Amino acid sequence: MVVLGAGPAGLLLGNLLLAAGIDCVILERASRSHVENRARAGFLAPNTARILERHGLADGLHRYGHRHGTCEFRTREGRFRLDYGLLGQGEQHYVYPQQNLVTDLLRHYLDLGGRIRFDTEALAVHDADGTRPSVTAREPDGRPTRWTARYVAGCDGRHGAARRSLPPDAVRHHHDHGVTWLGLLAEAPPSLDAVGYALHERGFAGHMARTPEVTRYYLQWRRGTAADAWSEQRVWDELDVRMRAEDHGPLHRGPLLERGLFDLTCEVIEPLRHGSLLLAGDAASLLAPAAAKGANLAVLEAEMLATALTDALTRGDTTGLGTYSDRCLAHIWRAQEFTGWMTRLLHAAPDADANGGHGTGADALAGSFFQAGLRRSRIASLRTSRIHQDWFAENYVGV
Ligand code: RFL
Repeated sequence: MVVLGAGPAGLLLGNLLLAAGIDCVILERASRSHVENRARAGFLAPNTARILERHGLADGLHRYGHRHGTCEFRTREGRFRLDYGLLGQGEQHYVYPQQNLVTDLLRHYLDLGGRIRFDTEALAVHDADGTRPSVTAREPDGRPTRWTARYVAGCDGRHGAARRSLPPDAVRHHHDHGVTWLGLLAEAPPSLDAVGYALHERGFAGHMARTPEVTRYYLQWRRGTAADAWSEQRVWDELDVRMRAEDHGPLHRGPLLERGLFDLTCEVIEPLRHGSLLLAGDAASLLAPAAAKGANLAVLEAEMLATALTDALTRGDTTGLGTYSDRCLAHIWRAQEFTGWMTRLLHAAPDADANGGHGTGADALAGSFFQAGLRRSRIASLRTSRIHQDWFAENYVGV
């Protein structure tokens, strides 16, 4: 087996294949330290924890992660909290930084004797329609290499070689929510004991705990504006305004360790299997980060793929591989649907976005008022309807 990418999908898959006695190599474009320090997700679903537990990979999560089950919505009408861990199926998230999960999975994989090539970029997948697919790659010293296997798993994300190697009949669904976030990592303790979603006329602001020392914040951002266009002082002042710190208490400020721009777009590749090439994780589908689903889907798909590949390679049973794509897509579309709902809940219409809006004319203005009205109504329903709250909780923690 050749696995492309050492993110959560590729590393979990590598671990499960090795545990089943299947020889595999992971090709990873980045260096080991880059992979182990790349801060992204933090909210892991209970199903992700169950998968890790099932395979003896949850030690770090249990030792250092903590449970989380509350979110707080702030609007001009006030604030309200949803203890989603007590609603729906009664399940909570784990807060555990993705880079820690990746470090755990990598250590475990190496302990099992797993092979991984860092600083090795896969360039293309060849002959996926046959039984001897291969991957061309560039070694750290620039030398080209070719890796041949029975199957290739494309876990190399949205811009990886697997996606570039898809046949012309692969369908790529793309949707742009029309919203951009400035994602921030602040060296500061969390400011509230809940995920904070602030809906403000000036645009969305979000607060998510990561560790006792580091907190993630988001600001809805005008697309096209550079991430460093504002000083740290201005960023914190704007977070204060949108999080309504004057009414609900100050934010703990600290140096901004990282700034990144994320267009809230989503993509789904259909199908996820093309002969001997199988996609998992962000390579298969990209979700806007509004509902914290991407890493959780990556873990779910990696386990499903590992089971199907193990059946195929150890018993010659390809039933699971045959249904892999459809089974994953059912989860992917459900996650996309909820993420789209969250995105519409959290943002003013794109035309009236951060920094004053750039819509023009009476129609645009009427449109944005209409969207704002719908948004207020969605929030009111979430605040008052137990059925709506149960639906939210079930989808928010589920994958
Ligand atoms: P990854 O983690 O991107 O790993 C892919 C790996 O492939 C390598 N690669 C290549 N290697 C070899 N050859 C090539 N040609 C290659 N091209 C790429 C890359 O270097 C990389 O190491 O994909 P994977 O494994 O599918 O995992 C997906 C998750 O990383 C992603 O969905 C999540 O981070 C999304 N996400 C969140 N998901 C959650 O479930 N909960 C969250 O709280 C959450 N928060 C987030 C997030 C994503 C964010 N960003 C980056 C938009 C917060 C943020 C800010």
